[in-house]
Amino acid sequence: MTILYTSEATRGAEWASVLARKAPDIPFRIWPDVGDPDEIHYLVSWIPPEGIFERIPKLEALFSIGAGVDQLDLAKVPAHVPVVRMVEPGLIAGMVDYVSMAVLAIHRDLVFYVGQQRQRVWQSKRVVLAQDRRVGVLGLGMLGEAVCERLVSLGFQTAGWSRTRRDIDGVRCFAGKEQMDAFLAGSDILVCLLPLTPATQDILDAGLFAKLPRGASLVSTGRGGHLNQDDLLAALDSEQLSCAILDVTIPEPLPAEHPLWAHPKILITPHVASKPQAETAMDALIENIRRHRAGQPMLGLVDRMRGY
Ligand code: NDP
Ligand code: OXD
Repeated sequence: MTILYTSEATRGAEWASVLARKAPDIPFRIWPDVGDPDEIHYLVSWIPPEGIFERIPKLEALFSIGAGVDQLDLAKVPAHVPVVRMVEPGLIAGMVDYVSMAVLAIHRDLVFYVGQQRQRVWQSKRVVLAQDRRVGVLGLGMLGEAVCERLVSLGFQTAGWSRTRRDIDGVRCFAGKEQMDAFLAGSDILVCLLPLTPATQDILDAGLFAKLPRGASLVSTGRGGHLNQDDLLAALDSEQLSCAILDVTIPEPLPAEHPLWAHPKILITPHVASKPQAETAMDALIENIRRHRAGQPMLGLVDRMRGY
């Protein structure tokens, strides 16, 4: 039951040493050291190398390095190979921290004050309390639900939207297209934590921005493909939106000349909202291999039809 890892080398070395300590019986090879291809039963990848599936015919499961799987071309993954995404508490904790930081920064007008500081301007905005601020979270899965729970504990009026109905303590839950407008109308700060699928591609566009309260703000931390960047720039310039914090863009990295970089109402971070943490990620991988060998369902199994 050998694992083949094909992604960033530094992380590979770290994961190899953590796995060797936690499960010395599971061999872990780092691409391009495939060894005997017939021994590879598990592939851990972000984007699998071209032609890999033909080279390792005994493959039993493909594990994504991260929570998202939109980077995978699922059509190339043999139909009998289950695709599993990373479901682990370290990844969740990182996202909860990031979104809390971004929502608090917007809530306390940090984007505005950073701009003022650069111009040496001393001018205050009205202080609004968290209890009077409405935050809406698009996507109530592994990450969205945990983020909502933290926002509730920070005192924000919190709402969430998902495809199927969810029930989260203290959170107003909306579901489906028919409830989207009501959800958007009550979101002063909108957080996007959806997976990227054909149904969510470009969802953050001019039509959606127009349904938010005037002066609302955006935290985009799902995927760059959710956001129509030209529509965002237009919404900021018309003051329909006040500001945006973007962790994901198209393309990544964003080219130096791209207009998003210099916009005074935008803060950008380089796709760092969260990353799998070696200790907990290896626990998750070991547990899924144990489940797979025992014929039990793996955690984070991707529904190929849904695309997430
Ligand atoms: P999950 O699959 O656990 O949850 C996805 C949520 O989105 C679910 O609530 C789902 O609804 C909802 N959803 C999916 N499609 C639709 C739709 N068409 N309409 C309405 N709701 C929809 O994903 P995670 O929470 O684990 O991760 C979300 C995304 O975050 C990842 O796919 C990845 O792109 C991104 N990410 C970004 C990181 C970063 O560093 N920036 C780090 C990690 C992840 P339902 O509950 O009904 O299924
Ligand atoms: C992920 C990511 O999907 O890092 O895990 O974006």
